[in-house]
Amino acid sequence: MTIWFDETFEGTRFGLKVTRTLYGAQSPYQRIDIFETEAMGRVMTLDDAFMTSERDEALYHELLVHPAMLGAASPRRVLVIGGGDGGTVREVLRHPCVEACVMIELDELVVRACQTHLPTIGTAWDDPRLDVRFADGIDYVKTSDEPPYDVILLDGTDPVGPGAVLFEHDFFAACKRMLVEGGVLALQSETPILLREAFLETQKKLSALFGAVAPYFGAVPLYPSGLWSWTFCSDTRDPLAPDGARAEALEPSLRWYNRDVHRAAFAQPSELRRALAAMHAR
Ligand code: SPD
Repeated sequence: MTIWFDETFEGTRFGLKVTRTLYGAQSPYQRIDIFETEAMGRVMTLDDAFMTSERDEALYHELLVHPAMLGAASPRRVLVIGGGDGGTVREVLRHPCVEACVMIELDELVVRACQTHLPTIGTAWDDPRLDVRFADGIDYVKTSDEPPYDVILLDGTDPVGPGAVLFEHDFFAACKRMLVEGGVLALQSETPILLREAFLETQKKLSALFGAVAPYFGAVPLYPSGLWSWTFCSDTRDPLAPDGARAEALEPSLRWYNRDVHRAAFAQPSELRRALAAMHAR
C-alpha cells in the first residue's frame, strides 16, 4: 500500500510518498512526526506542516543564516530562536568568528527527536560554542539581562495558531532590544505568494523598527507554493554588502548559498516590488 503525507495550506495540498515512519509523538506543544520519503529524504512535520527535509534544508537554512552573518561585522555572539532541527545553528557555527551561539527552543522533544532521526541536519550539537536552552524565546528577549547579540535569527513556524506571536511588533521590538547597535536580525518571513498579506504586514512592522529592512527570496520546494522569503533588518548594515573575504572562505563548504545567490535573492520581482511600495505608502 502506498502511503502519502499531505500538507494542506491556504487552499493548496502538497504530498510526499512515505517509505518509512521513523518517529511520532505528541509533545506538550505540538504533534511531531519524522518519516522517510522517496523524493525528499527524511522529513519532519510539526502539527502536520512540513518543517524540514534532508533534500532541501540547505536551501532554507543557508539563506536564513548567511546573509545576516556576512552582513554583520564579524559577529561573535549569535542568538537563534526556534530552529529545533539544528540546521540553523549548524550554519551559524560554520563562521569561525562566532564565540557563542545561544539557541532558545520551546520544545525539547523536537530537538531530541531530530538528534536521533535527522542526524544529517543537526551536525553541530556538540560544538562547545553552542548553548541550547529549552525555554520561551519571547520571554527571553523581553526579559533577559544578558549581553546583547551581534546577530539574531528567528527560525520559527508559520504565523498561524501559537506561531503568530513570533510575527508581532512587540516581539520584534524585544529582539531589537537584544541586538547590539549595528546588529542584524534575520527571520523567515513566509511565502509571499500564499500569505501575501502576512508577508507585507511583517515588512511593515519591521520597517517601523529598523532603518534597513530588506526581504529576499528563494525556492524551498518543501514549503507551500515553493517560493519562500526571509528578511534582513538592521539600522546600519547594508544587506547587499556581504563580507567578501569571509564569504569566499565559507562558500566551498555550502550546498546552495554563494555571493551570486545572495545578489539574486535580494532582487524584488515586479509584483512584489509594487506590493511593497504600496504597503510603505499606506
Ligand atoms: N511552512 C513552514 C515554515 C517553517 C519555517 N521554519 C522551519 C524550521 C527549519 N529549521
